[in-house]
Amino acid sequence: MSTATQRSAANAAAGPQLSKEQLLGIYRRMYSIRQFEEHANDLYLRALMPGLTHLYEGEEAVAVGICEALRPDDYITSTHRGHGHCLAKGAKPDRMFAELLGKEAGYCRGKGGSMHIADPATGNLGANAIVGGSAGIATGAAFAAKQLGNGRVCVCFFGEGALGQGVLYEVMNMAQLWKLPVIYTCENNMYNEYTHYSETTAGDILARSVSFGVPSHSVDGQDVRAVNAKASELVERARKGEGPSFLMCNTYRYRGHHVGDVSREYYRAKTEEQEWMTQRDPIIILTNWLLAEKHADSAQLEKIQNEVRTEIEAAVKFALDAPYPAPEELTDDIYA
Ligand SMILES: Cc1ncc(C[n+]2csc(CCOP(=O)(O)OP(=O)(O)O)c2C)c(N)n1
Repeated sequence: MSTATQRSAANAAAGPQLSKEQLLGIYRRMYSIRQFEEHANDLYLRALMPGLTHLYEGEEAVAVGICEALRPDDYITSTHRGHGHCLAKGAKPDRMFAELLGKEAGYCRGKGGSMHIADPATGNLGANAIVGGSAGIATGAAFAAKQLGNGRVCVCFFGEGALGQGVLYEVMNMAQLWKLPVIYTCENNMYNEYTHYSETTAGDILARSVSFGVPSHSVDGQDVRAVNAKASELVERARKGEGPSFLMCNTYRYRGHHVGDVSREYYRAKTEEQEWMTQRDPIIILTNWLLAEKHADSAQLEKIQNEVRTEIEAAVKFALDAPYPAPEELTDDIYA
């Protein structure tokens, strides 16, 4: 095994000491993402949401563990499955739901929808419907940060489906040559579009980035503390000018590829889904640890859950009640 390749799961205990406040904040954000996605699915099922959306349930520990390691002014780039990244970096659920429903109060004035939410105020350079499409944007942002000397880093989120896109390797080559502060974060939920990744991905995934000399790691993406520990280490080295890294987070999406993908047993067994939901759920794993280590008791966690549910329900109502953009704005902000 190459010295640049470290396959062992990050030892969460070796990571930064998270304060009780941080741990409860992490719990709150993971639970918010879960609630947000359940309501997004409900809006789709009630035919209140135009188009469709790709839900992030099951993968919450990845976005939250990584964004907890970032400064507010650090950048992220996201994917077609981007709600979790957006919320974890600090976006507001009411403006996100408004965007999903095509309303003017949305992050893109209702013209982007789920797959194009960007929020520059929180460093979110945007979701991207093109698989692998954000790799160039993330690397460009890291290049700018290096040139400006502002100490920012950029996390480039992508699914393992993007490993087949050539752009990823072009930019990884440049990032390593120029020692850019970018962390290529592969969310390996094992499925591309209706397809197990073993049918699309040859060889050893980590060996690909290692061949550029980029330090490459694999982590249990269901354990938010492990994700945060490894991400903190990689963010720190990027900030110090030591260059890019590659982090593969092993995870699972609970729902179909998108909200309409309900009959999926032809490519994924229900028993497998049940196993992840019951044995490997990131919120249950964190809850059990918080309780066992006495960082929180059930009443505290229940209070957080109630507060989150109230916030998300209010956000849905805000979006449903919000006006659509005026018809004369149809071609405003269109650049193509
Ligand atoms: C360049 C490109 N090719 C194909 C598609 C159609 N497409 C949308 S999502 C997807 C699969 C993505 O899988 P993965 O990257 O593993 O992300 P996941 O959906 O599992 O989160 C495909 C093929 C696309 N959007 N862009």
